[in-house]
Amino acid sequence: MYVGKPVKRIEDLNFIKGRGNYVDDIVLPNMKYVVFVRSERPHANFKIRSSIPFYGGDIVNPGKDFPIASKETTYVGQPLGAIVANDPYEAHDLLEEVEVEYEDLPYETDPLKAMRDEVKVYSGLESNVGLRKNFEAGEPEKTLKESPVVIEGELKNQRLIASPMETRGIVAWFDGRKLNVWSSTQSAHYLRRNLVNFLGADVRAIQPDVGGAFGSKIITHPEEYAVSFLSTKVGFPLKWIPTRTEEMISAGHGRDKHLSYKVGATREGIITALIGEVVGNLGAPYQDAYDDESGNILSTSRMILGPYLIRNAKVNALGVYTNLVPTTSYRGAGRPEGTYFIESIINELSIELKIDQLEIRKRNLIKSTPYENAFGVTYDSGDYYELMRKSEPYYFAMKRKAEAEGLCLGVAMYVEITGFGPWETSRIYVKSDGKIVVVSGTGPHGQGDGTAFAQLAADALEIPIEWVEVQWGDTNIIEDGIGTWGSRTVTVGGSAVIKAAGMLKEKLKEAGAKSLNLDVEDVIYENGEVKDKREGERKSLKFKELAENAYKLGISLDVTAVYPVNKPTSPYGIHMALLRLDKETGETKVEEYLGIDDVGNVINPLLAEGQFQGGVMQGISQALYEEATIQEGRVINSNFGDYLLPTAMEAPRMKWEHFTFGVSPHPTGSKGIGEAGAVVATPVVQNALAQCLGRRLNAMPYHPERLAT
Ligand code: MCN
Ligand code: MO
Repeated sequence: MYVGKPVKRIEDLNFIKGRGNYVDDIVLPNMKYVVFVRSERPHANFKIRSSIPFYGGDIVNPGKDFPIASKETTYVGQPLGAIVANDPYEAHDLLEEVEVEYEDLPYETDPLKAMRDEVKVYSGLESNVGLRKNFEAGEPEKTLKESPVVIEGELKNQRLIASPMETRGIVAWFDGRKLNVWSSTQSAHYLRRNLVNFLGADVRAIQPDVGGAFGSKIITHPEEYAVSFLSTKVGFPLKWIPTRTEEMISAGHGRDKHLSYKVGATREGIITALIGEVVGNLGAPYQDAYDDESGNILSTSRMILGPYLIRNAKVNALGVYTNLVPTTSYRGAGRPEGTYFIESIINELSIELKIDQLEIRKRNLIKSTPYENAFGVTYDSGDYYELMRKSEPYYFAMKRKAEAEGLCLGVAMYVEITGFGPWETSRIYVKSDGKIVVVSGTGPHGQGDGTAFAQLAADALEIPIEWVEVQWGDTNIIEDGIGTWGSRTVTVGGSAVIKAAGMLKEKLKEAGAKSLNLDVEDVIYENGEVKDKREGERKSLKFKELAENAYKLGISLDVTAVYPVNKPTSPYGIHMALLRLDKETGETKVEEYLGIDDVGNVINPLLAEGQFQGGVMQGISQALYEEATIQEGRVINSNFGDYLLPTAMEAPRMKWEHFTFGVSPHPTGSKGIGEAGAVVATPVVQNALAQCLGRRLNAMPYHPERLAT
């Protein structure tokens, strides 16, 4: 059995040897380079004057302002058109040849103001409010009025910039019949669908190695449409790779949500009612981003109830367009904001009512699973109380340490949604030499799911893992697929692998039975061999023989499974941290971090713990360091000197404990962990600071100057 063991990542050897193959490593004969002219104004009508060939919106998508703007720009960084050159350096030099004449229009980057519709952020909109949905359950107004304790306030979950090591990038080559694109994407098939719809051409999409994404490479970006379109016109391959600054102002940003709330409670800290308004900053209107981010705003709103028994609740969810780059999914995609909101609120109650942080959570915790929260989200399985009980000894030890050493202790819980559908695919085929290829319709890009798929396939087929090769990321090797996001890959993609392995076993049995002159009912499959039920080892065929015979017998050992997903699944956990705060200078350092999670079955603890660490570090970073700083409509810290990403120096000692009190309803039994750390670590850190300072905090990140006294 390989599942459950810390199998080392099969992906890594290639990278360690420097043999990774990223988009920018792809070089095709006669390839030329694209660079985009980008808007320098948040909102303006514009005209282009160019002494060289310029491909604007009128050419790429005539009559529309999207994906490439043609007359009205709505954010700084928006691509206004492309130029083509022999090399990237020439391309950037040629930018000088293009002049953009702006006629400035009023702009608004603050959604709370934009929602008043005094300034229209794009002339094509009837209202800046692009999304409006209300969630209501029980009697929130009445219960709030009757509550002995009422707290109200505002919380801001700031705008972040996903910062994967590799920027986006695309190579596109139209070979006369078919468009071939290599893109740094989270899904080859999703990209293909969008390009086929846009171009009406046959498309092969390939996801080469991808140096991270964190959600920023889900949607099809304007540049991908434009480069693909141009390549069908020019007759030679095109490559586009943005600079880091371009990436930071034009790839989707994350989060940027605001909550105003009133919460009622008893004197014992039991939440009686929650009324809130969530305002999400959609940024500029761009359909692909809207499709993604509007869902995230709804996720925030529905998950604001957390793992707590809140039955009287009302949340108005609003998505507001502004003159900023569109927001899209960023690690956690709406769930971190919901978790941040409720965990900040419960922490405020803990401070206000002087009730211990763990105790107040315990008093509000849901009693059993499956549980449907007041807004209709099902928390499928697990034992929240039991997990809390397991965490108590750790908590009290950390509390003693905090008191003894003058450290700040913070706690937060989370429940989230992972394993989204609608379906996923896996193909397994056996070559005549016995080599087994597992193909997935997902698109891992750093998580290590390839290793997990090999573990799952090897177990299901009862064979050594070394026989399995895992592939993904090419629309030519599997008919369709969804992709990697929403911590769905191992659970949903892995379940498709298990299903395909089951189908393959049937084929192997058929081949074995025929070779042994037996009926399929008379053979069994065991340890990669097909055996006569009665005679066992004496009448059996080994895997390699089976493969060889199958081809001779005219049986194909090539199966594709589609695994439909009916329901997502809910991982949950409790995290805590010890933070050192210098109250005079405002300097902070997270010293120790502990996560206790229930993510159902853990397929590979090494991979899962890696995800825990990476996610937690991103969450800590949101609380203490990162923010897209906007001034006069532009991001003023669009480089790694000014946008503060954490380094290893900022990383605390981390410990991960996991328990399985409930599995997911999928064959893998797993729940996602790819985002959990980023969902919960942010409030853990803020709560530690707030507990130490004894006051409410509501505006991250906590740079020293914001905390210094
Ligand atoms: N795993 C496991 N057992 C579980 C759950 C997960 O062993 N019960 C392992 C899996 O085998 C896989 C990893 O943990 O190796 C993550 O699996 P999963 O939770 O299914 O998440 P996904 O593979 O779908 O990853 C997506 C998730 C998301 S949505 C973002 S955003 C994110 C993240 O992964 N972006 C990342 N982690 C990232 N890690 C890297 N290196 N780069 C990114 O861009
Ligand atoms: Mo994601």
